[in-house]
Amino acid sequence: MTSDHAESIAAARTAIQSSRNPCCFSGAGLSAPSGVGTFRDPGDGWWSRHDPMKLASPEGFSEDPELVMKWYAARREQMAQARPNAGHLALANRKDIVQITQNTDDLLERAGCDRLVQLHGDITSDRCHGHCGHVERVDMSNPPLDRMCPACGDERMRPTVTWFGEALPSSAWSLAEQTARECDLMLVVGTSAVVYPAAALIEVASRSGATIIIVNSEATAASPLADHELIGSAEELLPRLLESS
Ligand code: BJW
Repeated sequence: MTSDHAESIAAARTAIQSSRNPCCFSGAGLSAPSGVGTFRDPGDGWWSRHDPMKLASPEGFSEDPELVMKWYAARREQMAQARPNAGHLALANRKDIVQITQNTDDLLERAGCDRLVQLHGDITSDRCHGHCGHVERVDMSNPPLDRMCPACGDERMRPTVTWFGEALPSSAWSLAEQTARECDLMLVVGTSAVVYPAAALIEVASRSGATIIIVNSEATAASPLADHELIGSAEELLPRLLESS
């Protein structure tokens, strides 16, 4: 680690310590050190091996529900093996930080976060793809495959997540937008910041005058908005940024 890096961490720590209303906006890079796959990392990101529109859109699901549910089963089994890492735990220990996440896993919750806003839903349950409203918690170690809704029998069951072309859960979105508008500091962790409207929250916070601190293993679309940018692993950097010395 260079002394520049140590100085950047010290400057970001000072900003966090003087913040009165901090929030965190996270993505797949936060859970990557726990063994949960990211989407856009070259080589091992899901989207470098699969077409996102076939796996994460209503059109893809209608075309091949068996393929989509097999992909979710593989991800769920991966998540069932995962444990919260030092990054999740460092965030969870800071009860003053509202956690806005694009992640659908439950690792922040399992780390002990209670102020959690999940923008893209929750992979630990399935819901009816129709309008009957039936929701079921799934066994992540033995995840279900393609099946019809047991309540209405008319439509298939699908993960309770947000696919491309679908609206984000409205209460989560309203709370996230308000949090971004009112925060004085936003920690942006492990996201490529290319998926909208979620990524717009960084712009909202920046426009409202909040300090933006990015923790990511590479520069991202949000880099131009950063007041402090720390390039490295969330698992290593978050404890150094957040824990009292
Ligand atoms: C590390 C690390 C380590 C690795 N430490 N860092 C404006 C312009 C263009 C397009 C649009 C637009 N507005 C809307 C759109 C369309 C679309 C969109 O954004 N498309 C773009 C991608 C082109 N958006 C939508 O369709 C959204 N819906 C919508 O707009 O609805 C409109 C509507 C309104 C009213 C009625 C109806 C419709 C929905 C988006 C849904 C996204 N869904 C997914 C999959 C489902 C969830 C699931 O199964 O889990 O959500 S896609 C995928 O991307 C997933 C993620 O939550 C999301 C974000 O990805 P994330 O977290 O940033 O991961 P990566 O892999 O991209 O990045 C990881 C980063 O971490 C990398 O930088 C690594 O380097 C880094 N990293 N290890 C630190 N250890």
